[in-house]
Amino acid sequence: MTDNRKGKWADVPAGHRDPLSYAISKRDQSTIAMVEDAVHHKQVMLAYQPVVPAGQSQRAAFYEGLIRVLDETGRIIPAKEFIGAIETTETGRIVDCLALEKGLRTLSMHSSLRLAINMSARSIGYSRWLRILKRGLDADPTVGERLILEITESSAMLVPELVTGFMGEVSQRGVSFALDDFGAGFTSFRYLKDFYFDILKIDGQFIRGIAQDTDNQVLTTALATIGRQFDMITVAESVERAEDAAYLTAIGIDCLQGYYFGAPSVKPVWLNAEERRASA
Ligand code: G
Ligand code: MN
Repeated sequence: MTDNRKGKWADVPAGHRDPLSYAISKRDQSTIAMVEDAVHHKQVMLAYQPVVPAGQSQRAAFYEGLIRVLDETGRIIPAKEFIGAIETTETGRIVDCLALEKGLRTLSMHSSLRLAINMSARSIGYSRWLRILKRGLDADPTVGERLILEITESSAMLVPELVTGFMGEVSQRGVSFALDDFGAGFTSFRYLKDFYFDILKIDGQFIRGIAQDTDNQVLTTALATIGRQFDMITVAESVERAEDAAYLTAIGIDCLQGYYFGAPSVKPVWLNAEERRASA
């Protein structure tokens, strides 16, 4: 019988000796290295996706700014491809800093824009991130009421007391908060009473194909009922088809976001020509 610990696996660290987990950890390592390199060279940009009022899709209620990094070949890599690998690392915090910095700059340049920026609850304790936020709010008094901070449900529930304290303070500057990917994480419902979320974003897994999917109909209706009870505006994520949009509008979801209304774009029409060139 051959012993895998000798021969071709001899140089593989303990814990990574089965081929699949070894391949995954290798891929994570190269993802982390690519993102670290991009962040170091500030090769990041925001892509903007509209969130529209249900039934009035010709105008956006607000936009979500989604961080993208450029790899060494200039390809744009969306956050969902790397955020899992870096979320708990310092690079994750720096990505949040760059997203916030870019979002605040865009808000100060476009005085009628409302913009949502993603953050991890882990960034609340990161002093550079807090400094960027305070500086942005102080520099332009109109920015606070146009900024929405989106916190994923899974990270908010890690440190609920920290999140509640932070929200109480920052909401006094006019900033709104959205609970992101609701339904995907592990909400202890009791915290909804303490949090100050203004917006509830229902996770896309419950939205896709909803017009034909009775399970998703029941789940989304239940999640939206929770949102309404706590005075939150409800947003359906990942709306991809006209019939899903019509169904969500009929059950009273407030706002819709997804490819059906517009994919995230690094060159939205309202960015002026100069900014569009800079992000090219
Ligand atoms: O976690 P959060 O909701 O912030 O992530 C949004 C992600 O979902 C972005 O990466 C965005 O590109 C992606 N996205 C946006 N609209 C759609 C959609 O209609 N369908 C799918 N599958 N993904 C979407
Ligand atoms: Mn989001």
